[in-house]
Amino acid sequence: MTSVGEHVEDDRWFAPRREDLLPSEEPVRLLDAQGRVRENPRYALDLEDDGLRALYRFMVITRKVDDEALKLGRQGQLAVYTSSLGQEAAQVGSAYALTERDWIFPSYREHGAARVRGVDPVQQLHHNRGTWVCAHDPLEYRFAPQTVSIATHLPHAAGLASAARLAGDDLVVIAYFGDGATSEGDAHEAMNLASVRRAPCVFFCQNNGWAISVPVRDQLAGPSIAHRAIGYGMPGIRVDGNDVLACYAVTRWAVDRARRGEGPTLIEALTYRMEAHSGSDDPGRYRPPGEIEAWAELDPLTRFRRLLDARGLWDAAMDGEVNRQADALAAELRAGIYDAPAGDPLELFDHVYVERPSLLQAQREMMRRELAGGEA
Ligand SMILES: Cc1ncc(C[n+]2csc(CCOP(=O)(O)OP(=O)(O)O)c2C)c(N)n1
Repeated sequence: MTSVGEHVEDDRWFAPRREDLLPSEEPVRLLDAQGRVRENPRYALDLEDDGLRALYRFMVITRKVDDEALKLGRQGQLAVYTSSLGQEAAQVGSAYALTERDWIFPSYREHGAARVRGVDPVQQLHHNRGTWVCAHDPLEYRFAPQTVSIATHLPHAAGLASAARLAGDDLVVIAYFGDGATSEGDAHEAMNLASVRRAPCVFFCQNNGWAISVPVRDQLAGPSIAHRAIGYGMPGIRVDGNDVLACYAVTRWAVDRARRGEGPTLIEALTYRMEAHSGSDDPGRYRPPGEIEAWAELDPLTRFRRLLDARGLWDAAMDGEVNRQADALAAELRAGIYDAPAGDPLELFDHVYVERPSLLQAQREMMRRELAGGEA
């Protein structure tokens, strides 16, 4: 007779050691507040000087372009905009750990990851203007459409990663989501599927403290989001999300592991959303006093800049050059978005099916008549 628990010894089951799955007590941190590096033997830091400069450059550009987008939002040029201010290290560090063949599945806040991947910000912001749901070519950039419906892109990410494994392709997928998204059924389904199939998928959660006005303590009763990973049989790692080096090194560890066929990892990056959730949110109604000031002290760019300064890796000329580059991109964004023509609503019916079914065709015809001012 089989005794209780015996099945877990069955070698069809991948049974990793518990201690390899649990997050450490303290979040992984490689850069202290003074900008000094303290290496961690588990998460190798393989960046040369040029790599360090690139991380900083991407963070500065992300912040500048984000600031321009916030202004466009305030001027009524965007239907909605969700800022990445304060989350640059989490996004840039993690995205920098990927190769160009790896896929990114973003939510709606991953502007830093988009800058690293080279997605045109004008195309990206047409999503926010409401011109098109997705103006950039996801296949060209391997950057999936930005997803507003919380966590629905996570099963897509797990699915693409599973398919790649079956096809023998060594690409890796990273999926970005917030702390609030972890309460959605889709997040559970995606993590479970990915782990059971040992799919090369990195689940990168930016715990920025809030899901609009709901604090993270209302999302889970367990010790942390990363602790959930053990339930799926994948490693869970907590990382300082305002430390670009730690975010890079931890993601690199997870990406390498995924590429070796060892399955998914859940990373919880502890960071903070410095702006409102979106243009239609007033954080003054729910943020406790002093919270934003405390996080401002941990600004990811200031901290990393201390390291570059201490190593003599950054000077005024570089500062000028990167700011010019960022200003040029911001100006391109303004020129491409300000008063841009609205999209054609009839496009709603395109690209849904290869051959449009008769019901959809009838709906399209109804809308066409309505737009033309005729009877529906
Ligand atoms: C399925 C679904 N439910 C609710 C919403 C409304 N909504 C938009 S953003 C958001 C909060 C998400 O918070 P989090 O996942 O922590 O990400 P963050 O915005 O903080 O980056 C909610 C509830 C939605 N977009 N989709």
